[in-house]
Amino acid sequence: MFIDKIKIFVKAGAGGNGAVSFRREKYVAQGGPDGGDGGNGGNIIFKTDEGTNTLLAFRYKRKFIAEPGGNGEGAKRHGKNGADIIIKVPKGTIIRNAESGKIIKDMSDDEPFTVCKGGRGGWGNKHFATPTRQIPRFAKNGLPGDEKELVLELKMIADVGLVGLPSAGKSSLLAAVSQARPKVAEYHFTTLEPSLGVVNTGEDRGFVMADIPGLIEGAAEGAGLGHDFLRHIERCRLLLQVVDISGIEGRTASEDFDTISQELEEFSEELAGRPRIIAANKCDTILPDDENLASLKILADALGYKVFPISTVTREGIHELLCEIERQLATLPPITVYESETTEADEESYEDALPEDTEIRRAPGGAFVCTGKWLEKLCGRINFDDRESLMYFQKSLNDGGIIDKLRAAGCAEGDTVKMFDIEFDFVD
Ligand SMILES: Nc1nc2c(ncn2[C@@H]2O[C@H](COP(=O)(O)OP(=O)(O)OP(=O)(O)O)[C@@H](O)[C@H]2O)c(=O)[nH]1
Ligand SMILES: [Mg+2]
Repeated sequence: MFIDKIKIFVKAGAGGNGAVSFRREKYVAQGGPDGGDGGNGGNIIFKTDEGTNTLLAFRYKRKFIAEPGGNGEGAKRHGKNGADIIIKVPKGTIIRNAESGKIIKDMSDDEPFTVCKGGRGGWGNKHFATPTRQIPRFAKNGLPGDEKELVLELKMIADVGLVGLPSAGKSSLLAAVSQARPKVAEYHFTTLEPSLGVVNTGEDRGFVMADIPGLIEGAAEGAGLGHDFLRHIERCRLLLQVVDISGIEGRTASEDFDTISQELEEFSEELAGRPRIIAANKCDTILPDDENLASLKILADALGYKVFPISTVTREGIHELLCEIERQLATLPPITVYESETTEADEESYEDALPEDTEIRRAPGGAFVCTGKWLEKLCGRINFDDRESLMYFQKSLNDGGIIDKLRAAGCAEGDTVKMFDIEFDFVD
């Protein structure tokens, strides 16, 4: 079974919590804070795998959840980082956000890609000792890990894509020009899954050819095997349309040519407009003055396509065809790589969080407790040891209207404010 599109769920690990702890040593009466930080949660990382050509493995496993970070401990011990999960996909897999349908990443090179970052570990109280706060009794919790639903879609990477009706001889041609051994048989729809072959045309020269199932009239409406598999030739720089010239199926070559053009058009105008060469196959079965071939040539000529009579049996015309493919490829742009359609901000799971959503309530002891996702994210990013970072924190609270909100709630100079596990005195 061939699977080239599938939905999966991924979740990065949460960060571990920071520890609240104080040094206790034999002769040290009162030690300073020594609570260690939480470890970071494991990431979800995609990597390409040369060995596979299908997303079949995802049929059995569709949920990937990375390990959380360990909690910090006393004696400044850092929590263990959660292990990353590495998901291997065939080269040419496109990762989309299932909700928006937007492309997050085209896995067509060998670079690993982190799709969900693990949550940062929270800081232990060792970070929070200041001249005025010698005994910090707080630490920060780890941030949650990102989670997403993704659609993985395989679009094979090839220079040349074969298209044609069933039994036109597409697989026979791939077998004739490469080491690939796709199944060849008389009956229609022999090929059920796409395959690739490398065509060597000389030392260090060559190109990749993709063979896909046959297309029939009405494929866009689901006839035959439908037309979704055309996605595997969408990146191709050149289409090689294989037409059966023998007349054995009781149709003319021109009719067959039109049928395929029409179906390509219905799938994507862009694909239909891709440079194209026509291979008039099975020419071992006809006479040189064959009318069927002559009218196909006239039709193709008018559209600017070259026709090469070939036979995969006698190998007639194959060399000339490969030379022309190579010549045209040299003038064409490289294989399409799809740009990401999302920004990092789009992909934040805390995306919709706004400062306006911050809520303030009074704790029994009188402290003003602020909660909200936006604030949680902000707090997670601040390094309280660093002056600039602190200034950024203050500015963000101001700009986000949190300070005004606190005032409106009755907070005055000297009152205690709590934001997640951070606590400070309000200074107006
Ligand atoms: N006489 C002759 N027969 C050929 C030639 N090329 C292919 N055939 C025959 O045509 C039939 C179909 O060939 P395939 O290569 O399986 O055709 P296909 O286009 O891949 O077909 P699907 O996978 O079903 O879409 C087989 O019986 C081949 O032996 C040729 O050049 N001459
Ligand atoms: Mg085939």
